[in-house]
Amino acid sequence: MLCALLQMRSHFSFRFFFRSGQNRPGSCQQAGSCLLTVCLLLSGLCLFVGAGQISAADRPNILFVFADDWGRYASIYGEREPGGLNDIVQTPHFDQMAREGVLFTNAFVNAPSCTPCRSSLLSGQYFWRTGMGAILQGATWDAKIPSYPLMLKEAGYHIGFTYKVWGPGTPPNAPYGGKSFEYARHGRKFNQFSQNVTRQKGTSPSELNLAKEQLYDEVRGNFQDFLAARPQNAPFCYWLGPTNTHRKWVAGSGQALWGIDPDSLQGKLPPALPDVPIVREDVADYLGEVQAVDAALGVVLEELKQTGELDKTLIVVSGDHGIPGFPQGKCNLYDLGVGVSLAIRWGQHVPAGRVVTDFVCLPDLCPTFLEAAGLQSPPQMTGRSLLPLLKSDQSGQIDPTRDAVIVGRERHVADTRAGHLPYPQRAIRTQDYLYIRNFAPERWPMGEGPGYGRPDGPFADREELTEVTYAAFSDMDASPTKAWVIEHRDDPQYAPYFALGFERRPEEELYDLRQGFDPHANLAGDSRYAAVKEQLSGRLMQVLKDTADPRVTGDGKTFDEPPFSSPVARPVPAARTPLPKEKKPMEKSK
Ligand SMILES: [Ca+2]
Repeated sequence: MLCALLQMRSHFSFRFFFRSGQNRPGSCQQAGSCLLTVCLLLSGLCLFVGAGQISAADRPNILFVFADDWGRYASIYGEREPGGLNDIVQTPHFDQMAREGVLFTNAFVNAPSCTPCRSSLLSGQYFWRTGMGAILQGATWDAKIPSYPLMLKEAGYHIGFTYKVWGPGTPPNAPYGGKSFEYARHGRKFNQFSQNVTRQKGTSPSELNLAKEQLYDEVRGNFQDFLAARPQNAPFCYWLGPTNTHRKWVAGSGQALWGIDPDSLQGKLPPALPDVPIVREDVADYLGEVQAVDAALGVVLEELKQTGELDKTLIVVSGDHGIPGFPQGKCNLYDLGVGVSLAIRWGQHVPAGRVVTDFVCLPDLCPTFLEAAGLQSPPQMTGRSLLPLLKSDQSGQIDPTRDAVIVGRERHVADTRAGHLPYPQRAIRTQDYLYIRNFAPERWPMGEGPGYGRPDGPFADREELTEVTYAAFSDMDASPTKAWVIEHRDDPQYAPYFALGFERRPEEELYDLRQGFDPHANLAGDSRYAAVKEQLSGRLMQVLKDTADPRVTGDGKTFDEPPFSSPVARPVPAARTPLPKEKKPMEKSK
């Protein structure tokens, strides 16, 4: 049956559908809708081609460390581009891993929102091709969509995960097989790192270290359980998905737990963030959580060393989008929202010490994992394997067709706009330019608030804006920074930051990145850039059409209608646990 289907596939004219390399930004492939239907019929078939290429014994283990809301923050990036937050953050394990493998400087998520990002990564397809996986609140997983963990499982891999894989959505973590593949016997306290360490840390440095070590032990214990359950000689596929970099975290914890002085960030903040003490402290706390993720990475790397598996393991480390609760971060198509860290190491298979500038979109990881395991990607996967880049001995730009990525966004929080509508955007990012198309500029990009799409009236007070995402503009997570920017919206000095975060945006945005990103310099209406804009817009729309994006096919309204715009009950907030500090942490809202 499988052979017959394979033969049948070879008789179709799939050549342009597969790996054409033409006009292919980052991870795009051409796809006609009729061929798409045929391909979907073939989906679910695990096309194992390994027999002639990779023997079972040579198949690598796969370790994927994927931190929630971790943008491009690692000290090794600061060595290349000093002057920003990466001057301050310390990530020795990520840095070492990158030096022993490849560091990617132009890695981007496909969507800056947990669920759609993860839908795209696990399926190897653009998020708009994953059905109800394309949105956050209200997401459901379609079991007919192939995902790499389940394909690897079918091929004999021992699969498992700890913490977050795919969600929020139903069924939880479905593309990874759900609960039965979870290893969390030692707990899930790492996900509230600053809260748990603050509670336990006592007053001395040794007590602080002990409190941290308890959480590292949890990471180690869960991973050891996974390894212990491994059948003899089976390669493994493990996903470590810490969520501590997702809000909420303890105010002041960057300084208290990691010694990150908020004032050291002065002059280093991204241009869309006001450089004031409360924002610097908020960012310092986030960087502390990044350092905790790096420590967890150190734990699993050490475990691989101890078990002799380090060089037999393809190790990938990244994050699901940018910094949360800040203007232009998470839920935005600017680099602050879609740019992420990415380092890959695989023993002798990947020549070490390289920095690669090719544009990579995270759905590319799925076909990378499959190819490394000797499996062929199903044809509907739009991602492109990174193995040619990884196995190369070159640095810089290796593949000239990888000169752009396509990113986008539909619905995040369900009821932040009238009609439960999304904020539809797509963008193309090249080395020199960022072009954004806002399909519904009459809507509010972070959702509505009093006087901004909703009846005029007072905003909630500072505490509520800091704690409760739903208080206003709920596509931006509640945070001290969000509350401060809203409070200062009428202050002439700081009003531009409010505008960058929350005001309506024009249908088109174009930024010239050659002299650095200036968030106030939208050049879409500048006649000197008309040709550039036309070229980028044409290229973007062509990819969307070729990959059957519902936003540009049919009447273009699919994502504005049910079930994509159906109401969703708000998640129940976790109970607050008192802390031995004046400043309380904030619960996770989603
Ligand atoms: Ca996330």
